[in-house]
Amino acid sequence: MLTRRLARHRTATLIAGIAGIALLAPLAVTADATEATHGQAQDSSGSETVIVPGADTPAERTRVARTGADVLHMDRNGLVVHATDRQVAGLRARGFTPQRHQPLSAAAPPPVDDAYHTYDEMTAVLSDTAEDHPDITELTSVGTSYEGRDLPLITISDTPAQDSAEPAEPEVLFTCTMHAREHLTTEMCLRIVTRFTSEYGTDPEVTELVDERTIHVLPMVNPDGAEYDVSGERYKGWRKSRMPHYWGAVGTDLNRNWAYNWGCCSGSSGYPRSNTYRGPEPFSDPETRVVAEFVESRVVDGQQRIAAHIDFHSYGELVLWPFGFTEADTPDGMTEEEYQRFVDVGTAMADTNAYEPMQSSDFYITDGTVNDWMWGEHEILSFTLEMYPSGGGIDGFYPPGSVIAEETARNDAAVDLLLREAG
Ligand code: 0X9
Ligand code: ZN
Repeated sequence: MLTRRLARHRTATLIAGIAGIALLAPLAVTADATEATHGQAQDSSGSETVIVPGADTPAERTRVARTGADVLHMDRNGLVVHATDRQVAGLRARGFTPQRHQPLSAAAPPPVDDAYHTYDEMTAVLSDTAEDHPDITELTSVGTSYEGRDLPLITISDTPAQDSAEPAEPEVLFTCTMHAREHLTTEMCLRIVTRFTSEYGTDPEVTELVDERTIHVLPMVNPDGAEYDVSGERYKGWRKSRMPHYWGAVGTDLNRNWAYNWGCCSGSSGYPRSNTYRGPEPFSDPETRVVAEFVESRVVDGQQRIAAHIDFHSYGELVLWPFGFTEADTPDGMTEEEYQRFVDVGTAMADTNAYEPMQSSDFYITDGTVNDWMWGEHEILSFTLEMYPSGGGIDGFYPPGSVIAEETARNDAAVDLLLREAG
């Protein structure tokens, strides 16, 4: 199974290479003791984009990642990473030959683009929507961030006051912007909100789904990080939360902080300066904790009402499913049948948006991720969608506002498909 998928993936990468485009995601890094002595840049400053030829297998990519370098994606010349001088030296010490990369655009992140919604603009959209569609929406907050911002949740249903529907409706959760710099995903969640409210009663598909499902949307899981990222003239390339740690380090990787096999498998870092720092303990950060508490609150009469979930990220154009903590397809906690359902639904979604489907560990290992927790603890059919673009340097996180409409609409069919699958 694994071999077949990898073979398929290599073929796709090869084709992409020939076409001169990149396919793989900006999947983040694992880290080993190198970081303890050398530390790691907390944002894009002090790092340069380098290309590492020859990292063709998951094992080799894991060795690259363990220098603490930020793995951005794979292109035809090799693995594109963001590395400090120390990490470049670490790569050489491991026998790699890192080369300076000449990106198409400037290496520095671009100026902040006001086509994207800020935190306040996002909350205003939700308030307006709730006001305009009181019969099919409920606007709440699942809790507050480290810096005290609400994490607003909008629920869309013909019976939005939860638990009033008889029989219970299958519920589906969409989460966005767990990683600060992935602003296109906030736009994705807002599109879901706008589409399922403004087209209710006119679009038959939308109407049926709102009537028969309960749709929960959390557009900004990491508001502190997202606001920090847009607080200057240029973006900061920020990924993590804003919780302070020792050594003056700031930020936890919220997608390594979930309490399922947390920190088990070198798929996250124990060093607070790392971009994939898992935090001092599972759910150390309020953002992951309050989202988890919301999910736990949907266990009604011993049954988890949420059947399916998408966590939107960028970038890479990928559909990813659990587990991330192991290369095995069916370890404890996943039967053959369940795995096949992930493959089937993931592949069906990818057929609608032309993303590449795979198990998340097919690139390399990640532990403490939201998908592993959602499935491992709650048996929620949980996917990561890595949005546009498929390749690029640091600027891959910051596509121009002109692509928002097209690249969010591109996922309409995948969203509808998952809503139907939740039945
Ligand atoms: O590394 C991540 O957290 C995600 N990629 S990103 O470039 N947006 O940071 C991928 C998470 C994939 N999901 C699992 N590994 N379970
Ligand atoms: Zn991400």
